[in-house]
Amino acid sequence: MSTLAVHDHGVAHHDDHGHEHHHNQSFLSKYVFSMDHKMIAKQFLITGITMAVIAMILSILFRIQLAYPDKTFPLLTTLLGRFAPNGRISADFYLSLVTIHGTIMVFFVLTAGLSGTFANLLIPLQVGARDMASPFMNMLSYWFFFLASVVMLSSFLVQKGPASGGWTIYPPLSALPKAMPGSGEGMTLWLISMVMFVASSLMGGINYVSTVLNMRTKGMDLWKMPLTIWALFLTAILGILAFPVLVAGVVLLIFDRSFGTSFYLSDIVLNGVQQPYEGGSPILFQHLFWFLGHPEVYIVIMPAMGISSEVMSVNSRKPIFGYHAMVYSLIGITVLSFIVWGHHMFVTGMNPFLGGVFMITTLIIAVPSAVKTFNWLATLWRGNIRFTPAMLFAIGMVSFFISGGLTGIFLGNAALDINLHDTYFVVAHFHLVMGSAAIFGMLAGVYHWFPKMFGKMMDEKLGYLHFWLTFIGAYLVFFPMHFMGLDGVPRRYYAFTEFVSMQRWLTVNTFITWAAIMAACAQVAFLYNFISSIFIGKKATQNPWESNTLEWTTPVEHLHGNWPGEIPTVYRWPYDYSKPGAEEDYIPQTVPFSQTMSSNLPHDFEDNPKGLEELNKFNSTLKANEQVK
Ligand code: HEM
Ligand SMILES: [Cu+2]
Repeated sequence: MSTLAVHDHGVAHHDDHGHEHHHNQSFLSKYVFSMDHKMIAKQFLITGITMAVIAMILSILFRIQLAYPDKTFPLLTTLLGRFAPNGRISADFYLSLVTIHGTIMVFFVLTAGLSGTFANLLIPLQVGARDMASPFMNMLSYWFFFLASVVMLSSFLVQKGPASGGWTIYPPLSALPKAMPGSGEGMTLWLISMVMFVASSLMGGINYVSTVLNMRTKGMDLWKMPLTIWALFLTAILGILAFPVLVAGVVLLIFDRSFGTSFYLSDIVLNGVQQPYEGGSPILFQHLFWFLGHPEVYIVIMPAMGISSEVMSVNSRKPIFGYHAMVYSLIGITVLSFIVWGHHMFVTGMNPFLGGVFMITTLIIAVPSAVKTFNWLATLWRGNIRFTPAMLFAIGMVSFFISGGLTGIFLGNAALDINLHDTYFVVAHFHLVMGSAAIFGMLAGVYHWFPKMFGKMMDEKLGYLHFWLTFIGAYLVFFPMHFMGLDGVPRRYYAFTEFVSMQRWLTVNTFITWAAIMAACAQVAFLYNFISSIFIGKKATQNPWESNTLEWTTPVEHLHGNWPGEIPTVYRWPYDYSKPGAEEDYIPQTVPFSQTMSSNLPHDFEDNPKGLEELNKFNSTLKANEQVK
């Protein structure tokens, strides 16, 4: 239990002299059941990457089916056994693949992998805290996530295979264990896994929120927090408010499946036999699901937005444009995401008036999204740009957010969505705006903070290769899907060759599959770079990107408690890069104004009247002191 003792030191004596690292730790308490947020961040990252690789392999498998619906590949039978009899993936297993691919990507990679990694790494380091508010609960959060992953994957081992109702698990397929192969044990495991997953998210989220609110170092007021922290903080709030609703929906679903209730079922006939269910409604499930589901897409994208803002400011050597607007638009998105969920349900036969309400609120969400986009572009404008791999991925994130976000405006219009719903147009939309944008934000973060996490640098050339192949690959995969969707090609179908009108899309499907294989190969370059750099990478210096934020003031070698002595005091906001008139290219947050007299011009406080006031007060005190001398 040495870690707990270590930690008590760190928090109880906030300002002591950090003799924490003298305690010796066992292998288990250091690497496995660690309560150090930096180690937990690595655990989340490595589990997230592993899950991403698995989900990517699943997608290649089902893309092979779409590209070559009539060919057989004996290798598939060797690999997948009963799920691919006679060299072809079975139709049932195809749906399982799509379901588990989506579930893993959305929840395990882009929610837990992304927030879990960067909230853990950055919140204590960037706000100046020795660890999370509750390191023990933080550790539990990781282990619940790990168990949830194991349970989700174990569904490949059950007789009839994993859940196959889509990542949204709509009833009745999910509520009737006999409905289809994946509705049985596979679905049970999906539901159990999800409950554990939500427990993990809640424990993480509550920690993130309380750490940001209570444990900031001296001088770190809310308006001096880096945008990563704002984004991760608001993401955690979204999760805490939305995930419990999913659990409620899931618990009712378990009741329907196992205890004879019918919350979601009514008038069901199976094999000609009228089932006893009455009074329930599958639409109720959709409401509960999307009340989480829509905030979920912002739970996924907001950390990516925060990371990209940070990386773009550092590598443009410019203050982020419109810091306050960036924060307010994050807050706006947080609030609005709770009142738009019905746009996923325009075709459920909802009252057109209600549809209109959801349509208007949905389109309003485009406003803060646009504010963020313009501010990123303005940050790049006339920047002294350093094209590091992290920077390329951050710019790529903006690119995907724009090209995927624009189609959201089409889909948000009920009249258009009725045609586009459940087509490849929707698949294209969300893979660009959420799949690609969020992954790129996450990769930007990995390249940027790798030196902080592992004390080593990643290889730049491999980084460029990885970026360009993935960037081009993702557009080649998802862009053509818009046209398929406009032509009415539905999502989640096993073989389009059955329909004469869709046969012409076969060549496009083949093309997309090969583009996906190329993009997947690019990830091998990343994995090689990631793993080899941990061992043989160049040693990192303390502040390799010349950044202002607090995490770069800690030693390269990790120590529990983060700072060897006192936690530094913060004096300024995090974006003092190329301050007009300043002598310094960058001024870390810990540098007091008294040390940068010639650079204390008020320019960067233009949009912050309080800051300007503060600065004037400060300057006049300095002047008064001078006169006394
Ligand atoms: C301008 C902003 C956006 C608008 C107006 C918008 C609108 C919509 C609408 C109306 C749908 C439902 C389409 C249908 O199923 O028929 C949809 C689907 C979706 N959107 Fe967006 N969206 C926007 C931004 C985003 C963002 C930023 C993300 C993720 C980060 C996202 C992720 C998704 C996902 C995952 C789905 C598909 C869910 C599914 O059926 O599996 N959207 N969007
Ligand atoms: Cu939505």
